[in-house]
Amino acid sequence: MKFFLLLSAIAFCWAQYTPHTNPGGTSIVHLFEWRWADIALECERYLAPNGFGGVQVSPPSENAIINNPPRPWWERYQPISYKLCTRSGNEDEFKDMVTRCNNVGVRIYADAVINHMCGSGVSAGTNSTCGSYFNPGSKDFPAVPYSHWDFNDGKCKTGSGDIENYTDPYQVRDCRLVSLLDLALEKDYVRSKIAEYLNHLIDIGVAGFRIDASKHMWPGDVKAILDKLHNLNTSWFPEGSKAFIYQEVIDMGGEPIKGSEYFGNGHVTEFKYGAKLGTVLRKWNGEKMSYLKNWGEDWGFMPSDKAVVFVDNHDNQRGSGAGGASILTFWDSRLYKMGVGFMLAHPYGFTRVMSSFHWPRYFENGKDVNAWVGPPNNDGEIKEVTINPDTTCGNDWVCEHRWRQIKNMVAFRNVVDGQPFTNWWDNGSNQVAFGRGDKGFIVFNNDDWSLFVTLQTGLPAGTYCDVISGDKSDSNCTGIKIYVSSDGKANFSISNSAEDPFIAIHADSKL
Ligand code: AAO
Repeated sequence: MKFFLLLSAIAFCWAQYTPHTNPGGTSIVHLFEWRWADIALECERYLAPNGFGGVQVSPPSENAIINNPPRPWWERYQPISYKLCTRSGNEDEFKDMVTRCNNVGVRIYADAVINHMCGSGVSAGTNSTCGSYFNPGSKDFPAVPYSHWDFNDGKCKTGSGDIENYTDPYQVRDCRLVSLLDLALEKDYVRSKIAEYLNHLIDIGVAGFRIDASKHMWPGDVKAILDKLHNLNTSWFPEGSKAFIYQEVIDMGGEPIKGSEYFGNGHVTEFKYGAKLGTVLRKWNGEKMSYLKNWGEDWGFMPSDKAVVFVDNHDNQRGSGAGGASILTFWDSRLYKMGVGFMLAHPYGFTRVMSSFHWPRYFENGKDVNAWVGPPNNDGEIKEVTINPDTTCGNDWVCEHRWRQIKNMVAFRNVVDGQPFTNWWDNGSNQVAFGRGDKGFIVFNNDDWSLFVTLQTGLPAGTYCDVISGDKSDSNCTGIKIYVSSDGKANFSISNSAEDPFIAIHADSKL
């Protein structure tokens, strides 16, 4: 019996459901469009020391260069080949990043674009990030190589060849997503080429993959590819470890395709999470924070152990994908920090923090006409992420993950990892609080009046530093101090006009 338990524990640890982050690294950050050289530095100088578990990197595969509009961020979702050669860097730089991040205990997850190649309307030629020739008209990608045999068009039944109706699962899987040439994933040849690409990344040392556009692939085809994958590189991972898989499926509940169809392959993105949290914090549709008492599966979300959660992602922060006006982003920084703080304090899901770049957001008829704008660049070359004396980023990189409130909540999540959700309190409106066992406690005031309350924190007696208004450094606290008495209770006061109307304390912020 003991042996069986041990075996099943090992099997669980080695399966594709484990992110392989080090203990004390429970969140990952999406360093959207960063150069590999900057990510390597960030792992060493910031992510490892601050308890980040890993990084989701932008697609590393060669892509079409789009000039109209000029170098949009989304060109990276139009692969030309599986050469590791993009605006973020070449193969050597990718390897250097993976090695250096792994060496300091920070994992790399690659965004894998395997559903399709470039758009059907892109001109043939060598205008690609590694100069590989391609011809979308004849469906020729000799650098893989793929030819017209390797695409789905014969199977698609729509007039345009594109997905026209999301209520038809056949269209969604067999037709082109926004005209992107759809690979025939039932073919063993195509599966093998994709597996070869992913195995190349695994051998270099990545810990897993975000599988882009998973909704547009049959779950069985994804599985057939995953079955061909190598185990992770034993320089950093235990023998027999499998890549962590999280599949991008937008399931808001209104379409026949369900995220749950993909659970057999790994985790799935939970897009309802950010949309709902935004609605609650904005107090739209009569929502209030007190309703968050049963946040999680009771809200119609997938099981926590399958969910990858985030407040915003690179699509919906600019109104695409499952974008909706409720999504909180760095543009609404005060509410955004509360949203990310809530996510990181709450036990539900595997958490991903977004790290963005600025763009000249400009709305015309409710639509952001600059949503296409690519990363900070000089004539197309991505700019370095510079670091200001106050630790924030320069060159138009937003670096939400370096905001004190967010950085400190990443640490909070590490400290409370495995602790139960406890000591919920609310005022029936938008003042709420909860704890994580005897390790952490957080209080929010999103009402239009101040909060003064004595609450049971569940924490041992002592003086704690609020990690939202400041930092603990040695035995000092640059923020508010909270005094927990021997019965576990503490007084909290949060003005509704506070810069950040929430307070968080945890075992490691005890003075
Ligand atoms: C670009 C151009 C296109 C051009 C194409 C080819 O913009 O005009 O035709 O090149 O030349 C990114 C960009 C695309 C870009 C593409 C390739 O976002 O604009 O196209 O690169 O360069 C669907 C997919 C989902 C996808 C999302 C954007 O299901 O997989 O669209 N996300 C990923 C990436 C994304 C990337 C791709 C996939 C492609 O994260 O960055 O595209 O590799 C409904 C469906 C969703 C669907 C959305 C949007 O959502 O449910 O599945 O997402 O529609 O079409 C409410 C509903 C929600 C609904 C939503 C929007 O929220 O609750 O269900 O409204 O209507």
